[in-house]
Amino acid sequence: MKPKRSYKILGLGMLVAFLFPMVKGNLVGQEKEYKGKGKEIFNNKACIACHDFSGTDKPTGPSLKGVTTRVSEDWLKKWLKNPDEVKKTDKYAQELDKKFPTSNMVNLGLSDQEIKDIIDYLKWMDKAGTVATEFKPLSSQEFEKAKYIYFNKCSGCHGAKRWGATGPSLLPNSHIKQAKEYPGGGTRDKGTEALKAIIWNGTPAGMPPWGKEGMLTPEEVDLMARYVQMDPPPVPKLEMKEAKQSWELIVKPEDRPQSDPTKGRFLNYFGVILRDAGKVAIIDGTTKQLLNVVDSGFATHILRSSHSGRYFYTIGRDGRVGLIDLWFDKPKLVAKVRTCWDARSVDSSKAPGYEDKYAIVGCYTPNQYWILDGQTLEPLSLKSVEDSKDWATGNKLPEVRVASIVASEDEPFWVINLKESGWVYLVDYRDPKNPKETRLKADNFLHDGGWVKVPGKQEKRYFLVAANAKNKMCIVDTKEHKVINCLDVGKIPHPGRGANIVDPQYGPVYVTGHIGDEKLVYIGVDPEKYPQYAWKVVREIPVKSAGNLFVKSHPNSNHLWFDMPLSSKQENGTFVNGQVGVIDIKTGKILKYIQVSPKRVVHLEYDKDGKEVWISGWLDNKIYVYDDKTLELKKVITGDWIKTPTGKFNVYNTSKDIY
Ligand code: DHE
Repeated sequence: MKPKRSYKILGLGMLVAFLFPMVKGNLVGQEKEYKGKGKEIFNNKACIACHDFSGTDKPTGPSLKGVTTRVSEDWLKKWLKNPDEVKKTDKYAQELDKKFPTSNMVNLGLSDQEIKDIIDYLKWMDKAGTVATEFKPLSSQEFEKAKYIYFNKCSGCHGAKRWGATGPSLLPNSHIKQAKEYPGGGTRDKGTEALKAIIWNGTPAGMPPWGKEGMLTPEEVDLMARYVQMDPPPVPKLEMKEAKQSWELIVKPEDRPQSDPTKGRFLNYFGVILRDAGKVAIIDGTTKQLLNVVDSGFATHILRSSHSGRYFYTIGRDGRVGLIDLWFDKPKLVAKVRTCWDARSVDSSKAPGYEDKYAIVGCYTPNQYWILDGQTLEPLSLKSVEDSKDWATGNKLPEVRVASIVASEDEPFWVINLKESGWVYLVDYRDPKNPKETRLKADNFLHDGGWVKVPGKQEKRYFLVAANAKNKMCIVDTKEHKVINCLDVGKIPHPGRGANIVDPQYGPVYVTGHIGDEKLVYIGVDPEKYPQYAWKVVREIPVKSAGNLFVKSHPNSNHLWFDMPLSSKQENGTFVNGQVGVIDIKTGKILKYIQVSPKRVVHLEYDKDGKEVWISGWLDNKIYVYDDKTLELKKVITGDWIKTPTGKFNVYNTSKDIY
């Protein structure tokens, strides 16, 4: 069945609708409020994330104003049932795909009744015209509460100043002009009701279903929908004086064990982040016994090991750094300091002569990084990156956050990645109170990444980092101090630290997955032995989920594991949670999808010898241990101390950058 009108006529219709926005269709003979089930389904299935009824198309999808008059009911039914099928033959559907290339309509797994209800709602809306929602500003008390929630749950993706980054800008209308280089914005236009539906249900683009999964209450969802329609508050400074005041040396270095009582056993310990508890569990990877649960601060994000492996550095969304000493019988926190309001990255000095000596913390807010004493966490120096202008245009940016950091093992510098501005700095720490920066241009929205490891070579020379909102992976040559290239990969690459494996055809490759694309990508990384493949995408492996966050392998394994925490797509078009996938490195084929849990699972980590893979049951509070050879479940670690486990870090693998 063909649509009733062509797209051009549709455009004209929209113009008319745009010129007369206040004409409320005809509500004569129609209820003022929609009473059917269609609206709830429309919101719950996140249709509202991509479509509105304003009469103006958004980059995410066409406005649905007038949809029931421009296409037939039969066409709508088929479209909602199975868009991929319609797209095969129908020209109008193909035009839509071209017009909205970054957000094609997906199969929502709707029942016939749900489709009927949605069409009923669309018809009602076409009669009612646009019904504006009223905006209710927050009281100052509500504003403070919402600010706290935003900071903890939203600012990572949308930015502390709400200009957007991995997620769209959330600035109100008054800022739209300024924010024109940033997609999104215009929250006042979207209105409370649409924003509430998006926050509650999440979106296919990767926004989590905050309400539906119980991470925000209905009242909090309402609060946030109103908060993002107000001007963002200013970000206060956090400088040396405040950091020094917050610094606590709990156990002095001379009062700590002077030799390793575990006789090397600690190298197979795991640090497991208990995200919502603000704690880290230290588990003996050999016995699977819990050794201690250490307070680390709100929503701890990652752990990094010192060069020797003795110390874990923790960093959390509250910008607190912790130092855990694993040589105590019960590993304990020996120092802590607060250097940022919000942070994601920390690392230790690893160059010869500097092992375990210093640490670096990258802040999301304020836009700065710190060098700390590696044994005590005493703040030594602070450097702002606010002046880092856009690498391409030279324009000043509203926000420049420090994203991933890695430590060179060959020379005394850290590689730090500036998210918004797209610069990579090599920070030389020989004089830690006055670090020197070598600045390299890469691409905007630098996020996570890892070292390239070529078997048989000690050297860690190349570092790959995702320019995630640019859909690229950038290759940094830390020896020659240059960015070789930024390669197109898939939509929103998310390597975590990535995985280094040897492909039978292409030699050593580095692997990344994607948040927005259903594929893993292999990049050739050995310019000496395989120059024809170096710094090229050599293999793409289709996987059944966009929404992969982490990949992991180990030099002793033939497997590459990947998670799918943002749910995986089944053959019938519906989505499930709790699965991971395993690839046979020798064939480049998927060996198996494993249903680990009925609920969301995240992040994978090998034990020291590469024989086990640990997976976090984020929402069922369990840690699943799989045998890497048989792919069978070996053990489930449980206990009332496990709360929202996320990242897991094996001491040996983390200190040696094995992934
Ligand atoms: Fe992460 C790594 C930022 C959401 C778990 N995360 C990183 C890194 C950055 C980052 C910059 C790299 C650090 C490094 O190597 O120095 N993460 C962000 C965000 O900005 C984002 C998108 C939103 C936010 O508000 O934080 C985000 N991250 C998440 C999650 O939702 C995860 C799954 C759970 C959580 O803690 O909230 C999560 N991120 C992790 C983990 C790593 C990580 C486990 C380390 C992976 C590794 O193997 O090293």
